[in-house]
Amino acid sequence: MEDGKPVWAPHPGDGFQLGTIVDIGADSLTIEPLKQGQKSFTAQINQVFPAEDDVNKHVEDNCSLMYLNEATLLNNVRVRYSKDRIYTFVANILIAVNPYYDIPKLYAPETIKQYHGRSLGTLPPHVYAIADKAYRDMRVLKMSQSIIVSGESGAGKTENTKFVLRYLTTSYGTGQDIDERIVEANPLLEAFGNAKTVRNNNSSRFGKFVEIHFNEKNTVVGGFVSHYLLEKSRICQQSQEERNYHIFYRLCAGASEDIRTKFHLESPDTFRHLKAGPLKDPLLDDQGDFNRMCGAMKKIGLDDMEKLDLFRVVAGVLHLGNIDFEEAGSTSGGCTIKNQSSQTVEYCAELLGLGEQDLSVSLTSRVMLTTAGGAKGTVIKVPLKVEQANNARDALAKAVYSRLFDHVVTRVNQCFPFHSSANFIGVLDIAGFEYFEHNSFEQFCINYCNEKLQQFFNERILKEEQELYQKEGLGVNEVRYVDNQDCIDLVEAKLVGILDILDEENRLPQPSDQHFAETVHNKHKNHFRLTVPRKSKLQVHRNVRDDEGFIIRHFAGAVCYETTKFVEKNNDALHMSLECLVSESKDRFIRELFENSNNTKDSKQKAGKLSFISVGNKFKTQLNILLEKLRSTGSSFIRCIKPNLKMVSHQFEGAQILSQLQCSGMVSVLDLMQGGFPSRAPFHELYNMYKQYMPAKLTRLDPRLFCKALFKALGLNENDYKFGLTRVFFRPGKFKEFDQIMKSDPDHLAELVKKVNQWLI
Ligand code: AOV
Ligand code: MG
Repeated sequence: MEDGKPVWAPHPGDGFQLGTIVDIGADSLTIEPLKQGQKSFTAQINQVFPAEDDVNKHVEDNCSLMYLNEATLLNNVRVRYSKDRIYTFVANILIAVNPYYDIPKLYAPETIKQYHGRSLGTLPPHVYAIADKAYRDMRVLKMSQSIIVSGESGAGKTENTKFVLRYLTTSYGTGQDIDERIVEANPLLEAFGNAKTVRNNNSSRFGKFVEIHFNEKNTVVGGFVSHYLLEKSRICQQSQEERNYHIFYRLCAGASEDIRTKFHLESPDTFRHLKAGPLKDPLLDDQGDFNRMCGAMKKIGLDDMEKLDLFRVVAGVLHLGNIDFEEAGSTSGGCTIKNQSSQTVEYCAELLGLGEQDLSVSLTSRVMLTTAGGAKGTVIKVPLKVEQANNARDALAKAVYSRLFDHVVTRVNQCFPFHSSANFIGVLDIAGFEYFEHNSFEQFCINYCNEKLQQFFNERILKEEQELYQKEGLGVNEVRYVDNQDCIDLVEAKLVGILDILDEENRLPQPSDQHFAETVHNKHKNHFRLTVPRKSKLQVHRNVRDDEGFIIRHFAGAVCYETTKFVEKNNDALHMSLECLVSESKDRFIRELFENSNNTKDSKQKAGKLSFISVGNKFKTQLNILLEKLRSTGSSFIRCIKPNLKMVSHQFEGAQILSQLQCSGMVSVLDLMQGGFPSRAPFHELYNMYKQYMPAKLTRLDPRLFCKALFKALGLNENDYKFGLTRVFFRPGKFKEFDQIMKSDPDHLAELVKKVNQWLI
């Protein structure tokens, strides 16, 4: 960086601001802002970056900028966003900024056609370009592909995922039902798995991996959806300004008179599970959405019976939530159902196919097998206190609803079945790194997931890159690269990992969140990634003890987890009386929900001891299966960016966006690319790409010599490319330049051929 040249220096709101260096200290610089009337300030040297000569210029691929750094990336994305160009490439990684309004024609059918079969970089950056690349890679390499979409809540993951699915089914589908079904499954999944949150009016509260399967001829044959970690706490409790799952409000708003009567539906404010948050959102049209959802159900082939099954259970969960308890006057110390004259219990029992009496008993007492005095044990009934009964009620609601959601996914999968498939393209839409004021088990799981995905990203982009340079003997300096395996181990290692410690706690006769936190600290004294929260931090917010929590230093920053409720949230098992109750329901549909869960038998066997089904370890298993799958595919990455917290169009909050670019690993990618050779092409690929422009005499050369001849003849600057053992490496943007020369006018080409010939002689 030279004196007087424009630089990007830190700015609290915009991320960076333009300025010039007026003084250079030992490790800091004095910057004079370009904006008139602002005072000079100092900044650390490593936070000041050279700016492009023309800061209003923007490029489609960030790698073709002269200076590749986080400030120029942010500026490029900013300039493009202001011109409605929300997509930008960083080499093959796509950055997508949420425009928060419909940009005309951006996703129109004509646009879909344009991207068909066009290689990356030939058209403006677009999610369709990534989708088409995945498809072409699948076809050419005969290998399944995955597209990993990430970003924070509201960044546009789900919308972009839908665009990918629509693109692939429209362009490479059969033109039959199945294409539409893959797209129409979404409204159904979203009805049951999405909710309004403060960050997103249509927030997905589960992760999903959607596979589109193709046959030998590379035509769509079917699909498969895997889902991860539905947020269960939302069913019984929402924070202010947030809502429960869409389906509840939609059913109340849109159901026919007939259904309303049958399921005893009233307005949402009569239901405890709905009335805590806003009942209506001005931006959400519950009634219209209900009709659209019913349309989608029809399109994917759900008949009326199945639809009613779903609605009945939803209504049942609502009525279940309205059951209240009061202390029983007697000596038992237990409780009874409050307001027995209301028909709540009756309705709930009716809708879920349970005996009214059985339901009351199961909610207010708990059956236990004593192990004392012989192997068989005796059944005893323990009365529950009001609070315990409340918990039992909520546990039942959560279990019923989450099984219902599992069923919806299973049912969706049945509507695009396939017998055999050659390859698939999978799209992963899962929440990005989360860091809130209070972080609990949910954030712990999602951040663990993001550590794994980050490692995969690193592996694919950084590690492979570095290893490739070495293997090819390029003599490029090693790029610094922080592996996060230690953080992953901290969470998932056998026995000593946090997940196993938690399971161990769950199995204790009297598990406690506090003892769990203590064990974590004891097992990992002096672990680089783990620290004890500062006393003040947790206590300021709530009345918690300072040992009830831990801080993990994640790749994207340190997060303080409060371990309150970890033990409870880690257990998916219902207590035995409830499990028996629902698995013996008179309603076939309810029974099946619980039969399929394969937990029933297990927990019955364990009854009397402790029934425990680990949520954390189930997720770990699912995640490891997912990553194994991802590792066996070719991959593309889409990083979604939320432009502002207000969720409005045309507002670019630079500092927020910069932090998202950092969290998504984009900044470390830049570091690597700046020093490296981001574009590369194997000799044989170059040979195949350009042989048509060359006379036969030249094409008889072996691909490597062919390329060498070409490059020499072109007189390319040797700093711009390097010959490896198997391929040519280009400095950022140079491959495209080369391509342009090759494809330029015929006269030029004839000239070139002459030169190649000369060089060969
Ligand atoms: P998310 O999936 O990343 O959040 P969404 O994909 O649901 O975020 O996007 C949030 C909202 O932003 C959508 O409902 C749209 O209104 C708007 N939006 C996103 N992308 C576009 C686009 N390309 N064009 C127009 N509007 C868009 V979460 O699921 O909360 O992590 O859990
Ligand atoms: Mg989403």
